[in-house]
Amino acid sequence: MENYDFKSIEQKWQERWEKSSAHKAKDNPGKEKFYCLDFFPYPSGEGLHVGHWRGYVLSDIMARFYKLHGKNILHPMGYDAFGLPAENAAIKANSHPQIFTEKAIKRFRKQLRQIGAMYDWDREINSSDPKYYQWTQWLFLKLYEAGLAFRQKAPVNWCPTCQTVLANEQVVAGECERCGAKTIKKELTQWFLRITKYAERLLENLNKLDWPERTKILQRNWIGKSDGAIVKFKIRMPEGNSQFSIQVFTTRPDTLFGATFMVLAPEHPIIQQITTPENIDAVQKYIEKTRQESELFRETVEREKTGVFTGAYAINPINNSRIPIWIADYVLIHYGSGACMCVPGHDRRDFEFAKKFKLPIVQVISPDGKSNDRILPYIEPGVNLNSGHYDGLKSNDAKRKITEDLKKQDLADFATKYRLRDWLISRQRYWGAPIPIVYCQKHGEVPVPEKELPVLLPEDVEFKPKGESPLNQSKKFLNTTCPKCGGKATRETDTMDTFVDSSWYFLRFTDPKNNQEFASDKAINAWMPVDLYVGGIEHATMHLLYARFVSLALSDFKIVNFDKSGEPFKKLFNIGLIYLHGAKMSKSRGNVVNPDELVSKYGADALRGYEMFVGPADQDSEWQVSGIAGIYRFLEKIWRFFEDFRPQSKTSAKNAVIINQTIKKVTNDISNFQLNTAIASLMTLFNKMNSEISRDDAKKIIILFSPIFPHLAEEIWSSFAKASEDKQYQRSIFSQSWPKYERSMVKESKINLAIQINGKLRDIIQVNASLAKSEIEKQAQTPKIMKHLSNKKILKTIYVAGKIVNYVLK
Ligand code: ANZ
Repeated sequence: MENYDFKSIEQKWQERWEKSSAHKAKDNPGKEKFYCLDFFPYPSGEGLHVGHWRGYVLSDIMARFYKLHGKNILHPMGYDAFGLPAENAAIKANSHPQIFTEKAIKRFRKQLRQIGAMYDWDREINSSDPKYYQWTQWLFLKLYEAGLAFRQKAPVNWCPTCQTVLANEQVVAGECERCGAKTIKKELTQWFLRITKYAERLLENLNKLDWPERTKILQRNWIGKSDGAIVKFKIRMPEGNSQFSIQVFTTRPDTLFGATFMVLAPEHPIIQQITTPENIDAVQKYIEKTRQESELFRETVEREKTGVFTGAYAINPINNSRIPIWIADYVLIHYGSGACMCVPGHDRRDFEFAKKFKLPIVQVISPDGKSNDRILPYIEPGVNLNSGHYDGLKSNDAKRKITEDLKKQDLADFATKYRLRDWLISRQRYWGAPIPIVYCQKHGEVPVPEKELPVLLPEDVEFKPKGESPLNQSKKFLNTTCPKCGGKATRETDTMDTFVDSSWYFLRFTDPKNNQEFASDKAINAWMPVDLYVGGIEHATMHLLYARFVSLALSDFKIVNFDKSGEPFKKLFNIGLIYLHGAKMSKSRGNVVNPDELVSKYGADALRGYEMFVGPADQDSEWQVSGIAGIYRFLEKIWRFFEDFRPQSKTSAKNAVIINQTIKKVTNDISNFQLNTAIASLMTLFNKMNSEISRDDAKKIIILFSPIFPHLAEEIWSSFAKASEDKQYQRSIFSQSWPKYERSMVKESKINLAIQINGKLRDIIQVNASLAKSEIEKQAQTPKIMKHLSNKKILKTIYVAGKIVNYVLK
């Protein structure tokens, strides 16, 4: 008997797949397509660890599973290769980022091939390749033409160590995400993309996407829509009325009678005009101090409140009371109007501020309309009190009425605000796509004509950061001529945020070699949208929002029209993280497990299996060092089973039942991304069945495990060729069809399921006992239940297996 020689088996099949172009994706309008995409990786110098493998294995299993369902597969791979780490590594090693990047890509490619994934390597892309970034620049020009790319002076987060501007998201707790240095604010003219124009659509469309709820919530919060009102406060200086007024944005106009002071953001332009002479010094000092603070710090709720009085007062339009105007860092200049009416009775931050600076606190809302100052700050809705003729109204009604009444006097209006900001894309760094703009003395800012793209990165620069873009040092790059008049001009020297590169790469994969267009209509229409996108939750906001924005914009420009919504990712799956010894696996924590060693000891199939068996794919899971050995033994068992296999004319009745049950279970599980239980069912199958099996049933079993263990499956499949005349065994197993189970063999047991809302029984339904949790939760949303759920926010869904679904509402 031969041993399970995974090394030669895996090598043999990987070579065969490659030689026969088995994974080449061809447009085939006759077949239903399945575009299966991984978040394309940043090729770091460290290579892949087993945590990275997890998503790649899952997506490959899905691609193979749907191939066996007769779909036409596109499963590409590429590299998000521009960016700071390559540049920093090059500075350290005194080499060039391109050299670093090429080396890293080589290593990645080798590691990625080991997975045995059905990547179509002919479509590989690299975002730092001029053939790619030419189209990133082209995308910029399209956005520019449409007024969606613009330059503006703005305070930016500045990292004094990396000497560059950082996006808000790259500042973590006031520190640079990359190097940990404290960041500061600086005013610079920067390039932005106008993503805020798409805020409402980005929000609306979320409802239609088949994405994890958790990710949708993160995007909703990031976009941060608030309905409320703009209220106008006149200003009263100590010497009398002034011509100035200040607008505030509030989500709670119902609390207007409780507004006892106003706070301005330290950057508010009116401060200079209203601050009284005796307060100027203190105000100036305070403004200076805030300049050192990061936005995230300023938004932190749990910290001692600070602030300073301007000496000026505002008139509350609802009751003409005079309220002091303060300045404090917890009010942000870029939200609302940078000014806030403060209601300490009903807002936590205002409450702390009032306590600290001994400002009056007035209760204007309570649960029953009766005063009770022990509950302050009371932030829930309720019934109005101390609110003139609005007393006794439900606060939600008062909100509308007060706004309407002030609107009649031109003192307020309904307003909606979003937290989302425009996307700052300029970087004063070398290793990125140059922004294709030139500055002419006569014509100002002029876009580089499309036919002159790409604007190539110059090579004659030193990219050690000096506070300005390294591209400034290359005179050859810098000095150019104006495309309009041919006169002297200089080039923009900032490069683009790498998130611009990754905002459209999924389109390039449909037509990666096209040098006439960024991708042809035909190719885009053949493959878009992405049917399954697999990646970590860390991309919930930035990448996934930017990519949606770009796709919607291109759709509006009629450059793409693959579907009405323009949404690029139909289904998203967030793969859970791998932990080791209780901490997220990462090189910096020193707890990485190297997949290369495991592949050489146990094989790629065993590693693929363990990556899935380690826990539910959407949940974080702890890596057990010995876990892979168990999967390896299972593969040996499969190997031996088929080594000894002699087909019977008929499968025994007992075997038939378990085979059909397993087909059903594995089909369901893989469809629902429950790979750990799919593998467990396969293990049970091999434990329970004996060798009394027909060739036909054996065939079904091999196909059943082939998406997870493709090398082993191909090998066993081809071994059937020796014993059978049938030509099918000479072809790849992935040209077969997924097996169907016989209904008569699979009895469904039904269970009664109680559906509760906040612990109260609201409905009972009958469901199949074997259904997956996600499917049960879907079925639990009966019309009766939906009536209770409409317009309510579900905080949590609790599922007690086989018994209860309980919706916890706000
Ligand atoms: C009065 C009030 C009373 C408020 C109350 C809240 C509760 P969201 O919900 O996140 O949109 N605000 C307005 N502009 C601000 C700024 N630039 N920086 C910091 N805070 C600002 O937040 C809107 C609320 O945040 C607004 O409603 C305002 O405070 C404050 F019982 O107005 B509110």
